[in-house]
Amino acid sequence: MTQKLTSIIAGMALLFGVTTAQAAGELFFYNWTDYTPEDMLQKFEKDTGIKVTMDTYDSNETLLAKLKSGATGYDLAVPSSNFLTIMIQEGLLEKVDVKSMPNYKNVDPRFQGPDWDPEQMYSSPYQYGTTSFAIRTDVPGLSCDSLATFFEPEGAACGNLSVFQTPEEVASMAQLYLGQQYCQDDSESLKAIQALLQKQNKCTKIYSSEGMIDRMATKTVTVTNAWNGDAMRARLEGTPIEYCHPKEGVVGWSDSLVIPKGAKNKQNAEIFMNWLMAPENMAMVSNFARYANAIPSSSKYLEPELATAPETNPPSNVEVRVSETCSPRFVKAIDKIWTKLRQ
Ligand code: N2P
Repeated sequence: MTQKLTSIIAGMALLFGVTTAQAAGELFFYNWTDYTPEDMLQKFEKDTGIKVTMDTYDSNETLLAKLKSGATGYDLAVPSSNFLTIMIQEGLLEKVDVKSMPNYKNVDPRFQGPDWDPEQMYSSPYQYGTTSFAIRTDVPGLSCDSLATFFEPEGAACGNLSVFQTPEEVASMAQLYLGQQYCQDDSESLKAIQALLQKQNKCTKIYSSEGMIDRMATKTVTVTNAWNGDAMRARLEGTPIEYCHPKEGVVGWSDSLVIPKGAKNKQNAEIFMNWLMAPENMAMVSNFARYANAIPSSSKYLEPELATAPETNPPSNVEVRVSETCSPRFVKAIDKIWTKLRQ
């Protein structure tokens, strides 16, 4: 009770812009691997007195399964928009009055009331970016031109490939390559996806959505599934790597903060949401993870190379097709295909 009251008072202080008040309490944060800067969490703890404990996950599928399993112990999570919609539909999220938070005014109008949360009743923005593949540029014969390099690698690339453990994202890439629409769930289309993923499987060294930066640095693989921010980090760390914008297109996504149903520290999660919509705080996230964010005024705190990086600026002739929420039939079918693939 005392703890709750303290955090409510501190919450009010923050909502009214008083940042010196020290709130008590904790926050259990569940976020993607390699997506959260340690110094940002430390600053949050210093600004608010709220202690953050973080766990990570490797895919939207893992997050969804965790939320569905009930009491997770987490107060904040970061789904991509197409999974956020499922979480809302399935009643897995707490309602939050994001629009009334003082820092909401900093959000890019294009991200206010977005398609996946039109009333802004469940989520506040985190980062957005793309999913594609990347190649080692010091290996002859690898090309960014087509998704063929990723799905049907030839020569030395076969056997030196890593693929994300994110079934729906990989399926979306397969649909771009096969000329299908996202979520197209007729039997023929699903069979074509399955055949392609099985073919790719023969050349795949590892399935994982974690550790891509290291695997490319050590040349454990030479072609990898990649998110644009991780690929940029790898490049800045000195790995000869190119993030590919193939002619078939890349998958676009946007991730948001949400509060899982039953969160014990909901008030603290709301404080975090508001705190992160302050430009200097959000900039810390983008400066670390290297993705774009929805707080335009953060740009004055961003490292300049973010604005011009090839990873963040797809060429105008390449489609960025934003992922969609697919039918339960499609989700089930992909799950089945994936399970078979990984047996
Ligand atoms: C970075 C995680 C990117 C999140 N490792 C993709 N939605």
